[in-house]
Amino acid sequence: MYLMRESWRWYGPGDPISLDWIRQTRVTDIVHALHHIPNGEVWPVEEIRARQKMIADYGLVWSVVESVPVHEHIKTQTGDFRRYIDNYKQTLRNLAECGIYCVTYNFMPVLDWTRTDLDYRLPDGSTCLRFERAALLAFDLFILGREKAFEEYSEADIAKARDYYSKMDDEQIHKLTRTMIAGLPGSEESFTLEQFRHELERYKDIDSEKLRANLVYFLREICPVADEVGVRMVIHPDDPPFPILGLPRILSTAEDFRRLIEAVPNWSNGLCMCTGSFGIRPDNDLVAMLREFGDRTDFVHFRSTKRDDEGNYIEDTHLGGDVDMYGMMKALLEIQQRRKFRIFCRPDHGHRMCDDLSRKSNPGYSLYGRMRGIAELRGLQMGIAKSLF
Ligand code: CS2
Ligand code: MN
Repeated sequence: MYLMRESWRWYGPGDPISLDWIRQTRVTDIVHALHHIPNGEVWPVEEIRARQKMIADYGLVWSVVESVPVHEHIKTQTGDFRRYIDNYKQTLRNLAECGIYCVTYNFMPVLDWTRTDLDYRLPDGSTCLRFERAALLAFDLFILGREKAFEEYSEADIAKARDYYSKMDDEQIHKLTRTMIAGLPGSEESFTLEQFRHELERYKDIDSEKLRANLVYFLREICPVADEVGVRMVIHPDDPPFPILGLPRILSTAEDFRRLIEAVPNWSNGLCMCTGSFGIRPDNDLVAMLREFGDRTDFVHFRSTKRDDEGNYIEDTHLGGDVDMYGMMKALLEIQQRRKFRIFCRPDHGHRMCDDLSRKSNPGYSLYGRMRGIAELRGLQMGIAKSLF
């Protein structure tokens, strides 16, 4: 019987959730990145080794990189993008030399994941991340003031957003702006409103087909190197998996990933199955995706979202919400039994609860919320595995 390997994302020495605590969750593996290296530069072997040692001192193993960030110039194919691609290849070689073979990345323009509320209070007093459509529209139309947005939304939507905006005070406007663009963990960027407008401007001629072509170009460059050194590149889906702020999207559905592997069939072209991101769309059948792409899925983010009929959603408990976590776990375990490569999984975000509420941590990356998640998932995994295999 083969189980997936349980991992935990650690942000480095500044992370308020220390390695000392992480080992008490009884995960075996660490998901990590060298956040101090500027985006686009090579990760030197010595620096990777130093981090590996720091992690090994706690009996843990750094197995997955999340992420080696893809420079904006690569996504837009401007400026120094060729040099950044060469650097990326060298980073992959260096990681493989250190024995790290799973690398997560995303190809989301400008922003990594986007929410409108990082501390939404649930009835039990804990808090979660939330996406509220009217807030996003209010930001887009009236705070950012993106002209084209007025053509993209319906009259009814614009009226709703205007109403939402008219009820906001300065503090709420400031808070929403920060939440939207001030940089979330995982994203390497942080902007002022002016800088952000400038960043969006760089995508004005890039539609999803062009962005997809740039991704395919990038993969055709790096995958031969990744194949050679045995590194699997696992792409993280768009979060949320639909266009926002007029920006193009390329990895929101099964069809998107299908097209990607048709264009770049290399072994190293893999998928990070983030159940919380794909699961936001009711038309995504996550279990079917695993059956189709299981052999390329080396890394799983477990998270569940609960949507309503208005385009809003909250991040629910790991076994609650709209995602069929039992079905996912069962499908993953079936895949794991027949595969040579170990699948790594981690609780993606967690609620803020108990002592989390008085501790500062990266949004989504609380201690108890994630610990509750991994404990529930561990039980589910063990229960299914023991009854089936
Ligand atoms: C993560 C992403 O916190 C999260 O939701 O799943 O930030 C993820 O690290 C990146 O998109 C991967 O490149
Ligand atoms: Mn994720």
